[in-house]
This record gives sequence, C-alpha cells and structure tokens, in this order.
Amino acid sequence: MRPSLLKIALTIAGSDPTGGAGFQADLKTFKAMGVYGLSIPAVLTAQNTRGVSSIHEVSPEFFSDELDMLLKDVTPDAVKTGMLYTSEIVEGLSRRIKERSLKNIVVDPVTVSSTGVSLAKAGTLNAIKRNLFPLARVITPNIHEAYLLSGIEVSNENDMKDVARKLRALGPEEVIITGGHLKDKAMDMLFDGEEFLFLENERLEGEFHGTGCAFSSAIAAGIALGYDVKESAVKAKEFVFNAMKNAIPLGKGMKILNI
Ligand code: PXL
Repeated sequence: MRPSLLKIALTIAGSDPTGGAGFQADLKTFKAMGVYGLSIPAVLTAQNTRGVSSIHEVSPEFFSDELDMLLKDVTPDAVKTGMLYTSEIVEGLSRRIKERSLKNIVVDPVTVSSTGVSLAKAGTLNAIKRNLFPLARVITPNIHEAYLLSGIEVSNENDMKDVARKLRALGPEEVIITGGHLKDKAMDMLFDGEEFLFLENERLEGEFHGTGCAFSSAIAAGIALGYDVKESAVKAKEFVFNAMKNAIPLGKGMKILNI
C-alpha cells in the first residue's frame, strides 16, 4: 500500500526536450517540492533554448490510453495541466477528470511559448475555457492569456481585478493572474471569489524560459501536500523567484530556470 506521507502530483503537458518548460520542468518541480511526480505527455515539441521548430500531436486515442492506464492504477493528489494543443485532447481530458472524479486540478492555459510560438491550435483556448475551467481548483493564466480569455487588457490593479472576476465566473474556484508588471514590480494576483491577494516580487531583468510551467506545477505540488491555494501560491512564487535568480545559460538562447 502507498505510504500516507507520499503525496503524488500528475502533470499533463507538452514535452520540452530542454527541460526548461513542459512536463520535464514540472517533474523537476514536483521533486524539488517533495512530491512524487507522474507525467502524461499531451503533445511533443522539437525545441532548444532558441525556439520551437515543430510540434507533433499525440493522437486522442493514445492520449486516452495513457490516462486510462495510469489512472486505473494510481490516483494523484493534484493534477496540473499545461500545453494540451488541441481541443480534442482538452475534451478527452475533461471527460476523464469527471469520470474519475479527479480533484485539485491546476489549469495553466498555455497559449504561446516564451519565444513567441503558438502552443495552442485554434479553438483550444475556448475548449479549455468551456471544459476545464469548471473543473479547476485554480487557473494560472499570465497577463497575455488573461487578455485572450477575457478581452480585457490589463494596465492597472483594477483591470486585473476585473479580469479575475470575469475568469472566475467561468467556473474555477480560484484565479491567479501572473506576470503583471505593475509599478515595476513582478506582480501576481490571486482571487478566491471574495478577496484579492497581490503577490509582489522584485522584478528580475532578462527573459526566462519555463516560469509559467514551474509556477503552476509548484502550486499543484503545494496542494498535493495539503496546503491551500494561497499558501501554495506563496511557496510557488518563492520557488520560481529563486530558480530565476539562479537561471542557467544552458544553450545559445533563453536562460533556463535552475530547478
Ligand atoms: O512555457 C510554456 C510551455 C509549455 N509547454 C511546453 C513548452 C512551453 C514553452 O516553450 O515548450 C511544452
């Protein structure tokens, strides 16, 4: 039997061979946070630290088999979703989450890579909004994704609050908007339906690859360990900030988080 102290998180996301983002970064984050990591590749990318050259879809049938085989054997304490790429994958995943009554779903609505390549086909973001948001414990869009999802451009704290209200009405229990650069601080904001919590950090110069992946998977790890979303977000923010401070110039392109 599984020891009760062993907490398990599952990432369902794309493959990034650099390990800077994607399910590889999620697995390292889980490990760093003291949680056992499971991973289901939802799509594969060919990329290096300079960018993505091509994307290879996983068939919806194979994806379903990956999920079924794993989930009939192991039940994760939390699940993080990242790059899903097609609406078929999103719909298949949502069906399984309901069938298996999976809890603590952290949805990172990935749309574009840090190097500017689209990581979601047309219709995918809408499918995520319709199917996955209502099942989510928390969603973690960045400012750009929040704009695509809400139609609201954020230029101050009040806009951020409006976006969060609008996104929470789509079904998630809580909303965290990341990557706000207000007042020259790195500003994230959490909304639980009642209160707004601003999480501020000193802004670090430079471009970093994988911050969104590490942040959302660190939150999933925190929730798996039994922390609430707020506590998990505070820990996740600290984790990502340290990983950014120690980022590695791995290749010729963007710096990779040190996780
Ligand atoms: O950072 C977003 C992201 C998510 N998932 C995969 C990626 C990237 C960025 O490149 O490659 C697989």
